[in-house]
Amino acid sequence: MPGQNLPYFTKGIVVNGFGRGSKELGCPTANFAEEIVDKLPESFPTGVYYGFGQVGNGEVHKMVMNIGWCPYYKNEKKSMETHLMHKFDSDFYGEELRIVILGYLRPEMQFDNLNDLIKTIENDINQAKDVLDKPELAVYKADNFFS
Ligand code: ADP
Ligand code: RBF
Ligand code: MG
Repeated sequence: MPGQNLPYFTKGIVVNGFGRGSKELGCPTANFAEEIVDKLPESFPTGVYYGFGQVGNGEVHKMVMNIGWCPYYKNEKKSMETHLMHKFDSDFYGEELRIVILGYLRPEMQFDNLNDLIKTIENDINQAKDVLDKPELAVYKADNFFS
């Protein structure tokens, strides 16, 4: 059950991802270092999630993330990639990213073309923006975990 591990708090260093230019797709994703991925409980289902995230001791932003192998790209390594809903002035590789995962949106899917993947991610972002406005989730944004 996707809900059983949530809320899930974790933090780690942002590393280089697969270099596929998700940025050019309009959706940069900050990839966590391998040891953060290895720390996920065995029972943590792969898929698309929403929550809040913070780079260094900056502001806490809404986020969506993908956990898994990206069937569209058939990655050999499991990854945790976070897209923060904020326009940053510069990249933040090497910085610490803290996240709290609050909810599950859907399983990872296969697509026939890149455009369908992009459209689906846009839809995930819009859905996440809405749910994360729920007053009962504000407590997580204000959690002591964030510095
Ligand atoms: P990579 O394949 O190296 O992960 P991406 O194209 O996914 O490259 O870009 C990710 C990088 O973009 C992040 O590591 C971060 O430094 C930067 N970045 C800029 N804005 C954002 C954002 N809103 N959310 C996530 N990462 C961002
Ligand atoms: N990759 C997939 O193969 N299938 C998916 O369903 C999928 N959903 C995603 C949803 C979100 C919100 C994000 C941020 C990424 C998703 N990805 C998915 C990962 C995407 O393929 C990845 O960000 C790019 O390959 C860049 O590494
Ligand atoms: Mg990335």
